[in-house]
Amino acid sequence: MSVFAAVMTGKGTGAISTVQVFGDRAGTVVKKIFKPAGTKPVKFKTGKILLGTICDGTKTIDQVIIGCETTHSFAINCHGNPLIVEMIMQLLGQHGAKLLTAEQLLYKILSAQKTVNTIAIEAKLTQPRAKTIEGTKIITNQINAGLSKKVAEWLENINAISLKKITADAERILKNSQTAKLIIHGCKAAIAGPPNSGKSTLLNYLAGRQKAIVTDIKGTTRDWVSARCRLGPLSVELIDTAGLDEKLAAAPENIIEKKSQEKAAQILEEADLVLLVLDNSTTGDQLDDRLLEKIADKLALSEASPKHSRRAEGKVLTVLNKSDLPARFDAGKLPQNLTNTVQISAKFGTGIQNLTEKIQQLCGVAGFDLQTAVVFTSRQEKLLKQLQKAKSRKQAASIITELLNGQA
Ligand SMILES: Nc1nc2c(ncn2[C@@H]2O[C@H](COP(=O)(O)OP(=O)(O)O)[C@@H](O)[C@H]2O)c(=O)[nH]1
Ligand SMILES: [Mg+2]
Repeated sequence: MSVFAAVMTGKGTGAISTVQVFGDRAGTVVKKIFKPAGTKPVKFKTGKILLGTICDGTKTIDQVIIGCETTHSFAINCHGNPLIVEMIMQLLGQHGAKLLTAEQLLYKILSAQKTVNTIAIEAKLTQPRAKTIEGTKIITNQINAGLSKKVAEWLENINAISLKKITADAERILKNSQTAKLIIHGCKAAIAGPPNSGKSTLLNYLAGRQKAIVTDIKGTTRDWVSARCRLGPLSVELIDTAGLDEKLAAAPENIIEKKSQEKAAQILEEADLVLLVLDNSTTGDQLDDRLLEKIADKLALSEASPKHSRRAEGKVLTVLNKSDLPARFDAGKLPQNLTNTVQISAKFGTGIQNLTEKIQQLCGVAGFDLQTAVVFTSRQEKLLKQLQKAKSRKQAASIITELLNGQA
């Protein structure tokens, strides 16, 4: 015998908020606090919508509309003032409801449906957090196609299928999941490069508005500025770093510079993608060693780890900016790992289409099949990694079963 309640809508003020009450005693609890409009006694029937008020004894809290979704699941739609919502929640708590978060309640509702497997539950829980429509499609597709289909196929043929095939499948799924992750959760792109190369101009152009200050004075962007933009199916968080300038950072009295340089280095490390912006209209050595070193780390290309050299193409794109001016920069002098280049003029917006396409190619999202099997939670990822290393078919079968029916 239990009853649970959660606020299903966002936290702030809105026109309407929804409080969901669920559990075998839900009807009894709602009856205690709900006074129907009119004179007829309240009757909860699946599919019915009722108008009335929520009352604490003789005190009216709010006029509401209750949707009777099943005999033990009710959506109380009240006015969207967070204080009203809070009072309704407190009242439900006083009448014995256990107060949960929206996600916890959704999990309870979904797991009560015996026909729904864990992958489907996880899909419903993860979907609201997807950053793009394509991301939500990838997740939805895992319920009836994608991962669920693959799991069904494995289990159906478990006695005929070779362990090698299963582990190879797992490896491919994990690889595709890396790309899917970028589409579902968005990706971070650090805009790096020497002062005055046009980093802030590029961020402003891609963000479609003036976010960062642009001037001729070197070192204008001290702190970092970020903005979100859409590039095809990707939601990209662009981060304009202060640039990495060894000379500035070296000055011991310049504590602000030093801190902002440290922050820039950290952003670079954490980014999924680096856009290295260079000024195509100036000669000279724009690339200082510190920046190159950081980027080499990013590509795991340092000579100390030659085993990583296959990843030479990495996720760094060299953006040769100011293509509207006469070219003076010799791209032939770029280190081998930075030769994936694109020419643009951030000021005039030329070459941006090309830049967008190259970014999508680099992230592997160009032509990505949204139906393909991927994992989209850390639980699933952990199990797939175990499956990849499974030693026997029996062990593989138990991991696959866990993937389908384990605890979300
Ligand atoms: N001609 C030309 N000037 C540009 C272009 N992009 C940026 N600039 C100019 O270069 C200067 C430095 O740009 P800014 O974005 O502040 O560089 P940052 O220091 O790398 O952030 C400003 O005067 C910009 O107007 C471009 O594509 N063409
Ligand atoms: Mg700047």
